[in-house]
Amino acid sequence: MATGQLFSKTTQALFYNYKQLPIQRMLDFDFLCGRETPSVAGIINPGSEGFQKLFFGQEEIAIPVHSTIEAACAAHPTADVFINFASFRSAAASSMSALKQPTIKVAAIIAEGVPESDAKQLIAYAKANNKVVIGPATVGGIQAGAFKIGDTAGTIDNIIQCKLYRPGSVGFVSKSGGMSNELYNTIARVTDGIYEGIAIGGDVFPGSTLSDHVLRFNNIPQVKMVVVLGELGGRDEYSLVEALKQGRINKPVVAWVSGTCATLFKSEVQFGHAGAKSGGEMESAQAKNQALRDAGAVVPTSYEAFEGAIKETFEKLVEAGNTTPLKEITPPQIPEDLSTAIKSGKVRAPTHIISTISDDRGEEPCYAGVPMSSIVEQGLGVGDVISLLWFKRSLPRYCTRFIEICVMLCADHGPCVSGAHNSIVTARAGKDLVSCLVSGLLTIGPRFGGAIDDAARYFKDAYDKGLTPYEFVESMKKKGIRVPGIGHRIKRGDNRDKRVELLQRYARENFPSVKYMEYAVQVETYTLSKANNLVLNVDGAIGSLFLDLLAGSGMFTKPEIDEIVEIGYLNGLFVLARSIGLIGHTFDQKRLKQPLYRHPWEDVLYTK
Ligand code: Q5B
Repeated sequence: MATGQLFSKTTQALFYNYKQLPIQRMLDFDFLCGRETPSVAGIINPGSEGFQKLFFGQEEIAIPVHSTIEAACAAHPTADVFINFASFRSAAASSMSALKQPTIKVAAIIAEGVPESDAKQLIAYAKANNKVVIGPATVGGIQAGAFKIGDTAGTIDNIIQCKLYRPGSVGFVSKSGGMSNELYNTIARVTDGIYEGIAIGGDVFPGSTLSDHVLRFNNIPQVKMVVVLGELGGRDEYSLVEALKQGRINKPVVAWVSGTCATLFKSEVQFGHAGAKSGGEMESAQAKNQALRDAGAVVPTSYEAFEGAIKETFEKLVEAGNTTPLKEITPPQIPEDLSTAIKSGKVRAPTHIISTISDDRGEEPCYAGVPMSSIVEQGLGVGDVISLLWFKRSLPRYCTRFIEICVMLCADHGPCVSGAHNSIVTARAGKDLVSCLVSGLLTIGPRFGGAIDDAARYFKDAYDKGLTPYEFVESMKKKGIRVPGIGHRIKRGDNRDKRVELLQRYARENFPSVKYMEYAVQVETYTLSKANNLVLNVDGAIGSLFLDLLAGSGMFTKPEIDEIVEIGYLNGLFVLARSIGLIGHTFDQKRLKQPLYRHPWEDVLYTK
C-alpha cells in the first residue's frame, strides 16, 4: 500500500445506502473547512433514483441519487472514495463491485460482522489492484480541513473542539473508532492537531493495517509525527515493529497498545472488537508495547501517560524546528437545524397545519382521543369511527347504527345510475381503480346523491320558520329551486323507495323525535299531489332524519347543529357509501374483461 495522501480538499465520495445524518455531517464538515464543493458527489440507493435534498452551509443542495454503483461511478468519474453504509449482509458484495470500478481508489466499509472470508477476498482484490480498503467495522477516517468519512469524529461541536477543521501535523491511526474520538481530543490539546486520522476497524482481518497507514504517513511531508493506538489481539503491531526496525519510518512514532488489563483475568477475554482478544503471549498488549518500545517507538508505561508522551514528542519537534505551531483560525458557524433549535427551546416556529380529529404520534393512533385498541376492544363499528372522525364525539349506539344503515343502504343502486355508469365506462377504458372510483364520485352533486345537505338546510329552515308544506314548496317554486330530497327518476308514489321506508322505520322505532322527518313526509304528500314522481327520495330521507338525530340525541348544541348543516357534512355519507358500490362496479368490469365502451350511434339524436 504505502504511497501517500488518500484525500484532499477536493476529494469527493459516493455514499452507498442513504443515511441522512452521516451525509449531513460530512457536508457540515465541508462547510466548516471552507470546501468549495460538497464531499458527497452522489448517493447510491439501490432501486431508487432522483435527488436528495441536504444542506451545504446555509444553502440547500440536491445530491443525485443513483440506483447502481456503476451508474453512480459513470456519472461522477472524479469521485474516488466509496463510503459503504450497507448492512453486514451486503457490504462485501457492494464493496467488491465498487472496487472493480476504475474510478474508485478507496473504499470505507462501516458494517460490523462482515464474514472474514469475504473480507479476505476484498483485501486480496484491493492489494492486487492498488486500492485501499478502510474497515470493515470502522467509523472511517478524516483529513483535517479537507475530507471526512461519515460519522468520523462525531458531532460538529466535537470537531470544532478537536480543531479538525484545519490541518495539524500529526498522523494518527487506531483500531477503534470510539477511541479515535478520544485521541483526536487529546492530540488537539497537546499538539498543533491532526493532519489525518484513520480508524482501521476492530475486525481480525482489517482491509488496511496500522503499519500500512503509518508507512503512508511517513510519505506525507505535512505529517511530522505519528500516533498509533493498537489493541491486544492479532499481530498487526509487529509489522510496525518490523518497519521501525528496518528504518522504513523516519518520523517519531508515539504508540500505545490498549488491553493491558487482560492479564488481570484468569481466562482469555474477548473485548468489544472481533479482533480484540489475546490469542497468546505475543498478542498481549504488554508484549506488543514492549516490542514497539524496543523498536524505537515512544511507548508510555500506561494509557494515562500517553498524552504526556505525545506532548513531549511534539514539543521536541517544535524545539528542533521541525514544525512551527499553526496560526489559529476561527471556523465559520454552522447554522443550527430548526428541529434541533426547537428541541433545545432556543427558537419557536409556527405550525402550518392544525388538526383536531386524530393523532398518530403516540403508541397507537387515536380517533378524537379514543385509541384504536379501545375501538376494537369495545366492538365499535364504522358508524362509531365516523362519529369520532366527523363529529369528534362518541354518539349513542342508536345514532351510530343509523349512520351504518345509511352507509349500507346507499352503497349501491345498480349499474344504471350516474356514478356507477361513469365508473363502468372508466374501468372499460382500462383505467386504474382510483380513476374509476373518482370518475364515479365526480357525478355526485345536486341532482345525484348530493342533495342531502341541501335537503337538511331547506327542511330545517322551513320547519324552524313554521312554514306549511304548501308555503314551503310554492316559495321554492317561486325562486325556481327544485326541492332537494324530493323527486326520483324511477321511484313513484305507487312504487316507493324501499330504502326510504327502512330508514323511516328505524328512526320511528329508535329516535326520541322524528319531527323533521314527519315534516318531510308532509312535504312529500303535497308534492305527490302535483306529480307522481315527486316522492321523498333517499337524500331527503337521510337529510331530514339527520336533523332529527342532531336535535334529538342531546349530543349537539344548537350552534353546533347550525354549523354542521351550514358546512354540509351529510353528502359525505352518500360519498362514503357509494364508494363501496363504485369500487364493486370497477372490479366487476375488470373481472368480466369488458372492452372499451362506445355509446351506440342509434342512441344519439344527431341534429343541427
Ligand atoms: N320536479 C331527482 O327528476 C330528479 C322536483 C320538481 C320540485 C323537485 C329531480 C330533482 C331534487 C334533487 C334530489 C337526489 C333529478 C335524488 C339520487 C340517488 C339515487 C339515484 C337513482 C341512487 C329527478 C319533472 C317535473 C318538472 C320538475 C318537477 C322534479 N323534481 N319540482 N321539486 N325536487 N330532485 N336529488 O325525474 O312542471 O314538468 O317542469 O332534481 O333530491 O340521486 O337511483 O337514480 O341511489 O343512486 O328527471 O336514488 O327530482 O324529473 O326533471 O323530468 O322533472 O317535476 O320541475 O316539472 P326527473 P324532471 P314541470 S336521489
